Amino acid sequence: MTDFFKDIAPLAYDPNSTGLDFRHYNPDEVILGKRMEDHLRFAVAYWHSFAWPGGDPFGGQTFDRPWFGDTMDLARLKADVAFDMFDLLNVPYFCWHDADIRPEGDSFAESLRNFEEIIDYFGTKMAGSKTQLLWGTANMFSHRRFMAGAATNPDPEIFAWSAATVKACMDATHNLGGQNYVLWGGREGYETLLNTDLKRERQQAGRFLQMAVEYKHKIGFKGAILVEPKPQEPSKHQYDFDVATVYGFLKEFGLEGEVQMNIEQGHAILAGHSFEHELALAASLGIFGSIDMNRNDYQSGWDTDQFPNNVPEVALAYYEVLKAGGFTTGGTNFDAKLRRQSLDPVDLIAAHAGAMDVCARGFKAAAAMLEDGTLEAMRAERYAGWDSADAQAMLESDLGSIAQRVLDDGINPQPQSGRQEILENVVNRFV
Ligand code: XLS
Ligand code: NI
Ligand code: NI
Repeated sequence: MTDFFKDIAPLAYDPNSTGLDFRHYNPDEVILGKRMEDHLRFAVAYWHSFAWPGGDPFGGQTFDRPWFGDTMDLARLKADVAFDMFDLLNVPYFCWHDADIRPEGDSFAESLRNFEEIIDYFGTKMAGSKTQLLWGTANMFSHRRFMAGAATNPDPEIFAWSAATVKACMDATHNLGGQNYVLWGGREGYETLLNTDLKRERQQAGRFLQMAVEYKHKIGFKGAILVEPKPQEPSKHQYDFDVATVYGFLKEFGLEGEVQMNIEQGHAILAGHSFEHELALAASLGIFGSIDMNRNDYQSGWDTDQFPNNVPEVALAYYEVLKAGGFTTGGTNFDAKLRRQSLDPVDLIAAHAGAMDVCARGFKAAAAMLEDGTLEAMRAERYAGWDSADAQAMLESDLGSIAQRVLDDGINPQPQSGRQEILENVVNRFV
């Protein structure tokens, strides 16, 4: 143990807690036949909690962490503190980008050596901890070399650098027994169409994703490859706009059976959708994988990556996750950061503990709504007409025959209530 979190005891489940302990998250409680921990599969995001300095567009670093700096010793100290926090929170998973965990070297080779050394160090830490790797990913958006994109860059040398980076990150994820590999293309898009060959860039992105899938099979990585959609920010427009757009892209490049979605709450909102919309759509397309749980400030219109604190919203999201059959390789990754005034070690713990409790409450509400069955029964009733043999036969028929039947049978449909308020009242019984 380092002394960073000194005075903070491991968090326990205590329904009467007025401190840091969980009031709702009880990992061992069985819900719908499974432990809560195995349903929710919480993960800590290394970048926000341990690498982010607290800057915003108007000011720089506010956090003063003892591991900030560019040496390998500090990278190991950062890992020590991270695993201390994983233990205190009793989280089963964490996630990283290469750039979060190792100092950048003067060459690709040096960065790779640094990275592999930390990955080995993670291996040792994971052997003595319950916390395992949910996913790894490559940061191909922070360094200035990526300012015009990674796979979609006009410069083929950046494409090559990106390919080498993803290979290294996939190797590391595989070696650590990671459950998924994520690709989020923050700079895979454009700032202005005036300098952009959109057709060429999309082709490059498609070929790049095919290469990642080919490499997964080559090394025998059994986890899932996940793409994380986002419509914009940092680019003005990003090619992986939302779930529907990515699905079209996967179809175009023959990858729909190979790649699933990592869906983030804040990204769904930026795309003009609700989180549950993106989850329901991915499930209906058979590409639901994992979630990045956070929230935006609805006034600011950008990706503020706050910890979730709205139980009714979270409940509707987990309702879709449960209807999709729950997580397999995926989980609930807190892609969320402290506010820049939250300077103290206890703020990091409180943020995660609160978020885990919000998720637990939302999840329990979602499970109760599903068990109660009213919502699904009312949905089934709404579509009951389609259960008849005539209705099903119509789908195999043609416009002419259907038109004839409308005339012959004197079909005269009567409008039916959609019952939205009644359904919302049902939800409110549980949240
Ligand atoms: C940024 C993304 C990023 C991905 C991983 O908005 O959410 O954090 O999850 O690269
Ligand atoms: Ni995000
Ligand atoms: Ni994310």
